[in-house]
Amino acid sequence: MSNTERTFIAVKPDGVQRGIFPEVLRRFSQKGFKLVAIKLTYAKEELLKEHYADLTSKPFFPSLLSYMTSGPVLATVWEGKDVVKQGRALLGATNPLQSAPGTIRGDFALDMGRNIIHGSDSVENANKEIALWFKKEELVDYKAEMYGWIY
Ligand code: FUP
Repeated sequence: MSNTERTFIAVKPDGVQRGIFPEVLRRFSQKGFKLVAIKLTYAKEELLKEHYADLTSKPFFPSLLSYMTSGPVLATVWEGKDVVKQGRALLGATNPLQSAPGTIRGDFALDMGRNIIHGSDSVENANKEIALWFKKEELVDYKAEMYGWIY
């Protein structure tokens, strides 16, 4: 059993501007995950082209780019058991019309093009995204657990 799986979670500009980011931090923390990196940053176009490499040819890509550069993004890395899949479950479906109430998008988003949060969809992509958004020294190594209840 490995509890060192990591995922990349980014609160998009609307989630930052609307003040939803503390709720995201609260939900991930209280689920039992350990925060290992966090920064508020303006995403550069070149970075977003790599981050969304599979979407660059899509018709919605230009509007995705302007949305993602419309304000700062809160970039975070979380660690813990099954955090990639669990993180996607906490986020809810990509399209807020399909995201269940109780999920972050289900509770706070209405539009696909304004879905307030990103979460890695596989362990492989998580590792790529973490390396893309963070320098190694920005990932903080510490023990979160005192009695073994959290990872
Ligand atoms: P997700 O993995 O949930 O972030 O979803 P995708 O990678 O498929 O899409 C990335 C972002 O592109 C979504 F968050 C919203 C945007 N998008 C659209 O605006 N229109 C679409 O048809 C699909 C995605």
